[in-house]
Amino acid sequence: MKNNKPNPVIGITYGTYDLFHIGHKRLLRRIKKYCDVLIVYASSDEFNLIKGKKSFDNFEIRKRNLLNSNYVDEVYKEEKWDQKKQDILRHNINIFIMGSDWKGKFDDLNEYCEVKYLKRTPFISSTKLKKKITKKNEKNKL
Ligand code: C2G
Repeated sequence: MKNNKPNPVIGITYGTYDLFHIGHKRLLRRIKKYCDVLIVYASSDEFNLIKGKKSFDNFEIRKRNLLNSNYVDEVYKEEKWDQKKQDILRHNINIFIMGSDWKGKFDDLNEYCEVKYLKRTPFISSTKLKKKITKKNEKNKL
């Protein structure tokens, strides 16, 4: 951990973070205002398939993008939906923050730490970016 404060506030968030974009960066920047250390659990490639998402970037690329974002201190693999409680206890998490599209979905975790949802950035998503890239590639093939 980069932080050397005696009792750092430790934050956690989860996501695929595919095709790392401004919506992800804005969220991480705002999350980091609530904590000294930010831990991200990025969905493994296998878990993404369970989530019904085939990510464009593999886990290692998505991990590297997160660590290079300047807001993230540690990245681990999210392998299943119900690992959050054990992650929060293992890392002594103080605050769990997600984008507002998840509002209310993780309120049960407030038994273990503070739970907060921050407004999602409109108009951009990995899915939209994927569709644009696929369309462009098909056009270039013609
Ligand atoms: N996000 C955002 N603005 C966007 C897109 C995403 O604020 N335009 C936020 C989401 O709300 C989420 C985080 O960025 O908190 C990661 O989003 P995704 O990579 O789409 O991850 P998701 O599919 O929401 O997976 O167990 C939880 C899941 O792993 C969350």
